Amino acid sequence: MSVLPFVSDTFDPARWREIPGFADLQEVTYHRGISRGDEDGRPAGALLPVVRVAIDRPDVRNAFRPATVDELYRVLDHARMSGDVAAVILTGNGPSPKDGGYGFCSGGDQRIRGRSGYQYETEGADFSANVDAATRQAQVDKARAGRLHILEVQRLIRTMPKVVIAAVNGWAAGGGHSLNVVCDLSLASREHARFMQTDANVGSFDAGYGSALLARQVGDRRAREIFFLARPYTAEQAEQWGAVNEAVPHEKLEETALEYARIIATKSPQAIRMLKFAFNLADDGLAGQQVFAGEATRLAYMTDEAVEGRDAFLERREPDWTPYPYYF
Ligand code: S0N
Repeated sequence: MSVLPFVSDTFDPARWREIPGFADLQEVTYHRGISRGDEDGRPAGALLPVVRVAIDRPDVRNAFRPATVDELYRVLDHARMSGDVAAVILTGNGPSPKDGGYGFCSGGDQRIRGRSGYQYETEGADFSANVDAATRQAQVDKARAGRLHILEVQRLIRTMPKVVIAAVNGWAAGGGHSLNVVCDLSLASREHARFMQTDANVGSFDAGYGSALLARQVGDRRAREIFFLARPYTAEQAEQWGAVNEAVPHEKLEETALEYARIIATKSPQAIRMLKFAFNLADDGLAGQQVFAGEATRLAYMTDEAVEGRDAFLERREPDWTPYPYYF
């Protein structure tokens, strides 16, 4: 078996393998869990029904730029469509080789934020600290208009029929704070996870899931405090306030996330996705109803009654509904 390159001090290479077809990733890493041999009857080396998705820009606390978001979307969508994956762990690689700092995600990369959103860089652009703002702007690809496509990732996390678990290994700031909010479950490194909603510091605002769902999780007053004051808070505070499920020792972060995922994978897949969509429904309005209803329709298609409707059409006859009661 090939030796995996170092990606994070929370990453146990014995627990993961690379996923074929994703060797070209530059901004994120994508791994599939493998069994130690004592897990739910799976032999050692067997695939676990869990994937690990991590932003891989530790030098900037895992800030995302458009290319990062494109890759995030691509791997999350692959996870969504993988029939043998029950749960996704979302985390950040690190610590930074430059200064040893930890980032889960520090939100949108402010160096490439333009007037209409986040912009793609041209090939070989230099965005290092030596480059001034005007030169940086001259290096963005004007043919590819800016947009806030992290919101598409948020919607994918929210609507995929699997549980997404944030493993917050370091700073969750700005749009990274919102990514934690939108995940179904969250674990935080007691030593290194730190939270700060900096949007208002930099003239940006997540007026969607990032604020509304936060208020659901921690209460309205606390959510307003977190956004209006933009003060940092710790893993322990996040746990007390309900912004994360558990604060755990740093070295146990991914092991605990895997344990959560493993337990989820012992449950009925249908029950888990119906529950996820049920939790979302009221807050997501008609879009939430549509996701829930899609599952309801899929289940209805499995009934004899629905089969009778289809067959009657194909056989050019009137459907016979008499075996199907109006009340159960
Ligand atoms: C995360 C913080 C608190 C970490 O502080 P620390 O540990 O002291 O490290 P630093 O020395 O500050 O950082 C290390 C290096 O990383 C660079 N860096 C960090 N964050 C970013 C970033 N977001 N963009 C670009 N670079 C970043 C530092 O510059 C430093 O580099 P060097 O070593 O070269 O100096 C601290 O870093 C911090 O506060 N970061 C900024 C957090 C922030 O304000 N993020 C942006 C907030 N806004 C969004 O994320 C918008 C999200 C979005 O897309 C959106 C979503 C929904 C609706 C609307 C929007 C919208 O855009 O409006």
